[in-house]
Amino acid sequence: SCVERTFIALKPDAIQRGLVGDIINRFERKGFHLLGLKFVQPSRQLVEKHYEEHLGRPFYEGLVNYMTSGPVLASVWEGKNIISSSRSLLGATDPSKAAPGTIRGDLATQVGRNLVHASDSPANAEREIGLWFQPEEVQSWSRALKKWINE
Ligand code: YYY
Ligand code: MG
Repeated sequence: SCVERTFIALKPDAIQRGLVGDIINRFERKGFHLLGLKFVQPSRQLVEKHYEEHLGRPFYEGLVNYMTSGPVLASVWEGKNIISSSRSLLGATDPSKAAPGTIRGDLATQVGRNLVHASDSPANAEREIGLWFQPEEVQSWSRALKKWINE
């Protein structure tokens, strides 16, 4: 059993399209545990740090413009194997290749408007949570339901 934390962000297109409830609902229904949630207009500096691994790629400039084009819903979640599991819920990076049933497969069509971000490794999750959240914005709480989700 590997309980992990991850950083999930609903990108500006998810907000503009009114898909916040639909997307958050999928993480809640899965049984993931919400630890932090905030609605923020990210600065260019924050988004450049967040996506620093992609610096120099042809899509980088457009990606930074897209991610700073409006408010983002930033969140922190916990769960067993949540890093790989949340990326499965998202579907492939390119929505045209994402399976039906996934967020990107169901709700998006283009890689440059793929609605949602999820960390891809434990190290990146820690890095991204630290970039987007102050420690006191991440809650520690337990649910009565816990034993019905994790044995
Ligand atoms: O982690 P994930 O979001 O699934 O993909 P990454 O390979 O980390 O790329 C980050 C982000 O960049 C992706 O969500 C959309 C954008 N992007 C793009 O616009 N065009 C590409 N060919 C690759 C990525
Ligand atoms: Mg990525």
